[in-house]
Amino acid sequence: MTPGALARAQPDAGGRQVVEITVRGGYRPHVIRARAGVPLRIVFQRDDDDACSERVVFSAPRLDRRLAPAGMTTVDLPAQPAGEIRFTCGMGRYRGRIELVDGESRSIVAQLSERAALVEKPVGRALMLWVFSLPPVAILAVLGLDPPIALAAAGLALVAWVVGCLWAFSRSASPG
Ligand SMILES: [Cu+2]
Repeated sequence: MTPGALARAQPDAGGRQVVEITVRGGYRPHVIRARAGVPLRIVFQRDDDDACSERVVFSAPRLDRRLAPAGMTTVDLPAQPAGEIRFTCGMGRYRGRIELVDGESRSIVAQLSERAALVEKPVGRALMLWVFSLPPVAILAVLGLDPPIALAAAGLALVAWVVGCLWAFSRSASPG
């Protein structure tokens, strides 16, 4: 495959995924990888006046769109199941395809890093609370110099940490 033949649709702020395709003697990129179940916006940038650049036809959902003579034409596809969508010019000479893959088939590393991004903030807060609760616990334990008191202090610290965790998580769950 030539460089630039494959592109991955990128998420946008509106909960869609977006990809740009240049139309000049063919589609570039002509293979688009996108997520299933997420609306896809395709922005065609028509760059020649070949008759093949006038129309684009999609296999499923069945769509037939005329491309603006010069400049951009936006085609919005609603969320689709995993699979393949083919698109061609009016007579099938220009060809492209969209590969729709499930979120589950993403790499494990990508999934883990997404999950890590979700918990990073509350865990960071909980860790801060725990660190700040350590000095008073240490002082208590040293002052006590008594196994039962030290144990009680440790227990108290554990409870404080759990409460801190719950507090941090509930704060991060609420908007703002
Ligand atoms: Cu054609």
